[in-house]
Amino acid sequence: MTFKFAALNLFIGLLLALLMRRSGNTSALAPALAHRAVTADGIDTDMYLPHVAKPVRAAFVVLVRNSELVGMKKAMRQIEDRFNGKFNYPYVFLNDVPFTDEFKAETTAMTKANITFGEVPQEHWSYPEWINQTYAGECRQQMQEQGVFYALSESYRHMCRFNSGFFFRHPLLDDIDYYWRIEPDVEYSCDIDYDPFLLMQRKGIKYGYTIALHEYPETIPTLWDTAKAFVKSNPGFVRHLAGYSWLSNDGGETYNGCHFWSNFEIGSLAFFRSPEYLAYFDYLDRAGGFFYERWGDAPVHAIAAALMLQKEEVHWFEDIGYYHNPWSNCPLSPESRLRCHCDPAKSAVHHYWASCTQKWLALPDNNTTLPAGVE
Ligand SMILES: Nc1nc2c(ncn2[C@@H]2O[C@H](COP(=O)(O)OP(=O)(O)OP(=O)(O)O)[C@@H](O)[C@H]2O)c(=O)[nH]1
Ligand SMILES: [Mg+2]
Repeated sequence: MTFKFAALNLFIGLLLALLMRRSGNTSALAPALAHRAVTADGIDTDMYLPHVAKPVRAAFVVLVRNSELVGMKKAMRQIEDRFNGKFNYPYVFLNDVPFTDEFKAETTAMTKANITFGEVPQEHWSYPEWINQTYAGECRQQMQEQGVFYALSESYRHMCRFNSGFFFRHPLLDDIDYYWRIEPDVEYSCDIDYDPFLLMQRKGIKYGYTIALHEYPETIPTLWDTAKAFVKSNPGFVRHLAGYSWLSNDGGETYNGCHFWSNFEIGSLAFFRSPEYLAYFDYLDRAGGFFYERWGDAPVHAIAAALMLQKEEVHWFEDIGYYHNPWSNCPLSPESRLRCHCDPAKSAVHHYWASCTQKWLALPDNNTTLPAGVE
């Protein structure tokens, strides 16, 4: 009897072990059989652990003032909750003055990701020697009388010039290929379950945006003519002829103000570091419009992107819910209602002033025709 029971027990034990092995349930076998966790992009999630080298050399790049700490924390909280808590891309903070210990401690506490703080070199935030500062002061007064936003601000002009021509040269970005620009007080209203940097790298996208608007013409009276003069002496700069029909409604004669709103940008640094872009920026900088007018980095970037990049190298992140006062981008699809808290009816894309997005999407894929009137 005892022997029979022992044999039966042994048999049942062997049967159970076999069944558990088939279902992958034995603890000794689990690691070998378990699937490794991957993201929606098919990347091993371990690659997104904090302080591990990421599949793309990329970072959030933030130019910000110490006084904007609270707004910065609000923006970071949303970036972290909606995206970066899973992806852990590093942050690079830049400032024209040293960051306070309070700023550093409180922003560092918002994320597990790596975070570095740098100062803008003085030569990237000051008047070049060819600028007549007395005349620049007179121009500011004149713009103030015209009611132009930030007409009197010198720091706003240094900020626009820095974002147009220098941010990508900062040593803290030396090991970075893609940047994602954020500003204090912006809002991110949708979960982002994939890696936008990886999308850009895999698809060869050089510039990503959420909202495309018309610029205030009073801030850029001579920008278009200056850009055209540059192109005339550097015709190889234009690789996307159809870009003219996005920038101009009269065959290139005048600029219609269309630009990608640069407070949100996900971009390739190689694009800005290219000899062509650097020559373009240098030409604009010598013309003085950053100080004698109030050229924004958004139209400066956009003119270059529209003319240098192919249609498909510029990507509308339609699926990224985003708000910077007073405009928002909010995806429409029923699927996005489950991961967003924004109102799609208020998305800028439905508004005339922001119709530059539709205009880009309507450009021909075929890059052969030059609109009438453009030389
Ligand atoms: N360190 C530093 N950052 C600045 C300065 N001026 C602007 N910035 C930053 O540059 C970015 C753009 O400046 P904003 O003042 O937001 O300009 P804007 O988006 O055109 O204007 P708003 O509609 O007022 O937001 C923001 O991230 C600011 O924090 C400055 O003088 N010093
Ligand atoms: Mg802003």
